[in-house]
Amino acid sequence: MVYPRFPVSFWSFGYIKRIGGFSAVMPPLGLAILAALTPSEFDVAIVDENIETIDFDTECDVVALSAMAIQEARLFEVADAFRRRGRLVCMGGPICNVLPERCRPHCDVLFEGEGEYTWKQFLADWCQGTYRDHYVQADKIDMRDSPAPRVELLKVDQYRLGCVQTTRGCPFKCEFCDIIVTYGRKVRAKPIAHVIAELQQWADHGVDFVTLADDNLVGDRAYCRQMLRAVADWNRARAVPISLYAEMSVDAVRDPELLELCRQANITEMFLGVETPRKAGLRETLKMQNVATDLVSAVKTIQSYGMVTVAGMIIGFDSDDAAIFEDQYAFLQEAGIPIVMLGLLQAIPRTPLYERLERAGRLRSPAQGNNTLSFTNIEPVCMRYDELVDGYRTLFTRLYTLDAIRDRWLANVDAWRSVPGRTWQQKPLGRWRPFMVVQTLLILRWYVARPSRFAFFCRMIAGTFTRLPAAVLQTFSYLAYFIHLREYADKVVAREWKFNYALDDVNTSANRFGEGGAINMLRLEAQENGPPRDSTIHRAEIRGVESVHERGETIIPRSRASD
Ligand code: B12
Ligand code: SF4
Repeated sequence: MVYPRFPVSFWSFGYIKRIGGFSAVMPPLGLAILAALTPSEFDVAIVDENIETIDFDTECDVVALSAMAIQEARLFEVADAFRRRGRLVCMGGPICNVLPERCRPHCDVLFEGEGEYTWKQFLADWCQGTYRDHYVQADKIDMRDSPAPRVELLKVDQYRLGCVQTTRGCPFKCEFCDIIVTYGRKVRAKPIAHVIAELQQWADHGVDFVTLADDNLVGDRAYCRQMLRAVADWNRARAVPISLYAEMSVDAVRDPELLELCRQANITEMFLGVETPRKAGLRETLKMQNVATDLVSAVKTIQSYGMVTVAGMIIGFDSDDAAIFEDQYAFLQEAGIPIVMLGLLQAIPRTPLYERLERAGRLRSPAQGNNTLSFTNIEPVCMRYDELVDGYRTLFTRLYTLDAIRDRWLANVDAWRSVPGRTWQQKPLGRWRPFMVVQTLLILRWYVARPSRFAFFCRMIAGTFTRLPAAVLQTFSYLAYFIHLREYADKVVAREWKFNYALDDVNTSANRFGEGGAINMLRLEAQENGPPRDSTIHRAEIRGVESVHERGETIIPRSRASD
């Protein structure tokens, strides 16, 4: 079972892997579950290309590939390489759930939807020699039939986080959302005993930070309360509680008991689907649960339960005009949300948004898998496309200037002051171990490299100390994350506008966006501008980019914005 390499993305934390001491953020949970579904007469191995190289000549009968759309380019390369060697290639996962027609030419057996039943069916068919080339899971599976992942097949110490999915599905109906297309609006929950057993499994493997990989933790509030109570009891009994990261809809703010349970379970970081501060945008996208909520005070209330808040924000709704950039910035700074995944609205095939825009003839090009780049496949209404993309890029980099990060982080720390009995156990840098000394030095090295960074560092530490001395370690750990986000803003979002713009009307599956993207950009520029003044440098640039991509890093060697 193979998980292809990711390009650098907002969530890849690609710029701080060395500092963090991990090779990838999270393991491929889908493959670890498929491994558990595979009968014992099969030998199974999981190869995650984000942490190891693939041996394409390995002896095997079946290759199972899983990927998100952002892995598309590499997924197809890997699939083609195995097929050239005569292997039977199966393909499934989020990309196949929304873009099956793009995947079809690159695999022998295509899977759509959840894999719990279809994978078992395929293996039985394969043993009989009667397998089909396409399996579709139309009805939703019963979560009792989703086994615990085979964690022992993963190189657990190479990941920053473990991963437990307690529910699938979400009751809401946001127009752009592909989750409800794949998993449905009825929330299906895993038995709580299974959730605890899976947490225990990760803890037994030494993992101290686990994602609850639900799209909306609070989709079924009654279940969520019970589950969190059980997790809190389990965590309290541990010498060192594990920390949890989760995602939920903002309407949870109306349920103080539930928020208190999040705190007791030791959820230390919460992703919130906020999207936009403008009611018009929320209404238009059918995110009605946010319309009736005062979003700034909701965020502050959630923070007061001791959580670092992360927000998903979107630019590019039909009602967004040029003032949206300032509105978003003002909102995010006021709410004090330190980590902002700011994306351009994209229409993902099979979503209601896609269908609406297709009918209206407003799709400019195929969708692509990274939602935090200056690219969208939608023709905007209240702005020109280039205004939208340029404004997005400017806002993103503005949000990740050091001053803006500092203000948001300290506002979040401010909100923690009201947390009683907070244990501050979360250690985003990882387990206490000798390597932490190296990590600390690496973080310091980045910050002392420039006076502006050093000033930021001192203000973050001093600001935390004056607000809540117990949170200084927490701040120090997040200083590592901010290196990645700062670098991503500076080196990817700020730089790739021209490439994305050129990409805009070409087929993204032909135009390798992932690792090849940067190379293509240089080639495109070369075609547009004629031969570069110093072609030796230009070729070296291309070679340089190729070689960093081979190492799984990126990016375009250009002048840097000043910090
Ligand atoms: C946890 C998570 C992450 C983690 C990492 C996960 C990882 N393994 O690397 C983090 C936070 C790092 C992350 C990052 C990103 N993520 Co994410 N993530 C999730 C989340 C919430 C849970 C993933 C999970 O574990 N699911 C549980 C497993 C069991 O589900 P599964 O993998 O889909 O597998 C099932 C089926 O798909 C199928 N299946 C899967 N593979 C195969 C293979 C075969 C052969 C078969 C038969 C079946 C099969 O069977 C499995 C069991 O039913 C999902 C949403 C979701 N509900 O899945 C989004 C999701 C996968 N992420 C998404 C996105 C867009 C991203 C980012 C690009 C965001 C960004 N801009 O940076 C990045 C890219 C990652 C990177 N490293 O660069 C999208 C992908 C959309 C798409 N269609 O491709 C999702 C679906 C959320 C969404 N709707 O927006 N993500
Ligand atoms: S709340 Fe989140 S998961 Fe639920 S439909 Fe909206 S975007 Fe999708």
